Amino acid sequence: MTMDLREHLEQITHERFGLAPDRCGSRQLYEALLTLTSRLAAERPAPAGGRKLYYFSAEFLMGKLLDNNLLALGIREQVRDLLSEMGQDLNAVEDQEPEPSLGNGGLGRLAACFLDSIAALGLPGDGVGLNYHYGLFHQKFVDNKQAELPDPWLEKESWLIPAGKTFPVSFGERELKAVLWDVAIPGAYNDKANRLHLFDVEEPGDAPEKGIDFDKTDIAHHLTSFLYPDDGDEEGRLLRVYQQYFMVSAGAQLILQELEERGYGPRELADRVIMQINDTHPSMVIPEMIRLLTARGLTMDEAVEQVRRACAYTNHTILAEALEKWPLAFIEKVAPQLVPIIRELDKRARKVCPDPQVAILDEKNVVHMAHMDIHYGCSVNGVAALHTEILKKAELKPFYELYPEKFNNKTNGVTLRRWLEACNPALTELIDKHIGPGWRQEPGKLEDLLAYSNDGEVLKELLAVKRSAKERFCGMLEEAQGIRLNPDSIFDVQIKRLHEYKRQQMNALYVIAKYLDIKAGNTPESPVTVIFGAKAAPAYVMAKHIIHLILCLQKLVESDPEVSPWLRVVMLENYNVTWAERLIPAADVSEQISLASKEASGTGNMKLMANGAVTLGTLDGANVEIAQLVGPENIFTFGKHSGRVIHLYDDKGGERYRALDYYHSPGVEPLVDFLLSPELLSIGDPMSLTALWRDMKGKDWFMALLDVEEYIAVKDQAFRQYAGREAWARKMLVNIAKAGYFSSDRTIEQYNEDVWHLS
Ligand code: 26V
Repeated sequence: MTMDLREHLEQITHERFGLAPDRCGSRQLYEALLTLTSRLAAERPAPAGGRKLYYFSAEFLMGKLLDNNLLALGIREQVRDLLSEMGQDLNAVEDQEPEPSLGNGGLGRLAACFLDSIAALGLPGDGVGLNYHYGLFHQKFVDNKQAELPDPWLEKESWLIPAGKTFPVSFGERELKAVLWDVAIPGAYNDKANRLHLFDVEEPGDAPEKGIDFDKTDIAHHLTSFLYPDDGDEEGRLLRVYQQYFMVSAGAQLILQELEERGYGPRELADRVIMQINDTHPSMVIPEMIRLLTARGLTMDEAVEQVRRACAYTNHTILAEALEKWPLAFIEKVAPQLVPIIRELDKRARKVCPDPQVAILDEKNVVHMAHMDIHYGCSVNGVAALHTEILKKAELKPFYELYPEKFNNKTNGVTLRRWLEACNPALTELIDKHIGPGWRQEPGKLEDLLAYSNDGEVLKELLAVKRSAKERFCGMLEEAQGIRLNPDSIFDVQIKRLHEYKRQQMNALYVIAKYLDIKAGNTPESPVTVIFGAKAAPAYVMAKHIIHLILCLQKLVESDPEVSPWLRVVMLENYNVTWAERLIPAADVSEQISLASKEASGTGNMKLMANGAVTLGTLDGANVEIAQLVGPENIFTFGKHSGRVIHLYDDKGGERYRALDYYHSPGVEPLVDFLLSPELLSIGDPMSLTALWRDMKGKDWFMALLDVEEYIAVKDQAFRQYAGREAWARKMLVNIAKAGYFSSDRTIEQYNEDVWHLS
């Protein structure tokens, strides 16, 4: 095999560059390995099965693919050895790869983990999405604020394979061609490969010259320019509907074409196809598929029945502002052919249940996308046990009463191939050494590690592995951002989209509390480094104020020699999958501090746990399941529970949350008021800091002040316990051992068993 690989690689570098591999630079080797792995993956046949899954998602946050594909193809170690024999370094080669910018956060990364697991389990299932040329955006910090630039990740050499297929998509007054590009998804542990299908316009437009503003009416060129273009105006909102329809119309046509190629007729759709609708962005696939089926001779009744059996919906949030509703007038403009179908679906749903709460079209003629999914799909799932319970008992209660059999929970998972094996080779080696390699295909076997919870030697090894990961991260951070950290400090890590409900602002208040403490002469037992990674949606003003606050705190602390030996703050610039892969192995404490009830699941919590970070969190999302698995000794929880929080939002109880009541506590007021201190005002923008200060004490919609005092107390307690190294290492070990439950292989097996029935 090594011989074959060597020859193959030599052949490619000779053909492409007229050089032997050992004479190539990293960039050339990257291109050669890209070609080699793409070929090997593309040669693999698709898994067989009676039914095929199409996973529709607006986001696929894939991360770099070279390392992952080498691993899935089973040639990672051989390639590494081969390169080192040639005096080359695989890591340097991998650094050359740009990260695809096709996602935003957890929802998109989950889709990528799922593709990895579906392929690894040998199940027939492809992704369907869009090929955004400039991604979400590239984040830069300018004057302690976030600036957004296009993120042109696509290069001439890329993972995209032209599929040689196009589909016409009709937008009423005009038609565009959807051009299909594929990314091969090889399965680990088998010799099959699935595909990620990405649709694109024929003539993609150039990147904006400055920032991320572009002509949002130029659909023909800019439909696939950006993920989540600004929806602050009507043009932006319309563009999102154009994107969604383009994706699902082309996807539905591809499905019917493949169905026919497999020898089945449109009446066999539901027996042969299942479409998973990832949040509501792809919901228009329901009326679109009905339209296509009726055009192929099915009656409306037949088409509706096929689609109902062939579609399943996953809900990823209960935040009202993220539950999509589109004015019917928008759909009339973008895809007028769907309007009569949506009206018909609404009429039929009203016959089943006249309650206006479950209507698809409301009295203002607005289409509730999730409602359409629930009426016309076979399954509705939440993404963690608590989240599914909240859907059933509160957010989607009338639907649950109508269709109890459709509701099910699928607690999220992450692929341990990327999030342990690939990103943390030293920990992987330690695990293999003690319990063997079987946990890869049976992640539950990680529990075998529990046999070592009192083995001082193993616990020491674990601490040494963590310490070296921290050093490695320090090196990478210094190179990228010129920031030098102390690897002996506690790495306290909060990495996730920036949102008020995730409460990065509460973590910032902790930093302020610590700063004031240290200034008052109380130094902590261990030095602490609070590390953030987050992008704020460009139009989300409050989120940007929070980033500004964090960057100001970073400056303040860094320039104060009295404080900086004990406390540092770092915000990573342009946090992405690659940064996550570097940082997660180095994390000691995993910050999962959302307001209870608001974080549907979280998946970073799972990745951090698998790498031996101890969770500091509220009982929200999958944290609840983490807490149950690891037990109270091995997690730090705090904060008001979800039931209480939901009650505090309720107008009727007379107990509605008032930030000001909490602000006036002696432990809180000085922290919030520090936003307007001379120290911070001399660094930051007074307008931004004042706006945040005002919001925190007067509104605080996500109740940071409700939990902040308990948060600070529990965090300090966690940090004190960190000093007892052996007991801390035991917590790390238990967390790693229990992380097997959160393998996305388990999640996918459950989807297949309960919803997809692929083979
Ligand atoms: C998205 C956006 C995007 C633009 C700005 C505002 C905004 C607000 C909310 C959302 C939520 C979209 C849905 C989502 O990403 N949900 C996440 O899904 C993960 C995978 O299931 C889950 O782990 C996270 O808890 C959940 O927030």
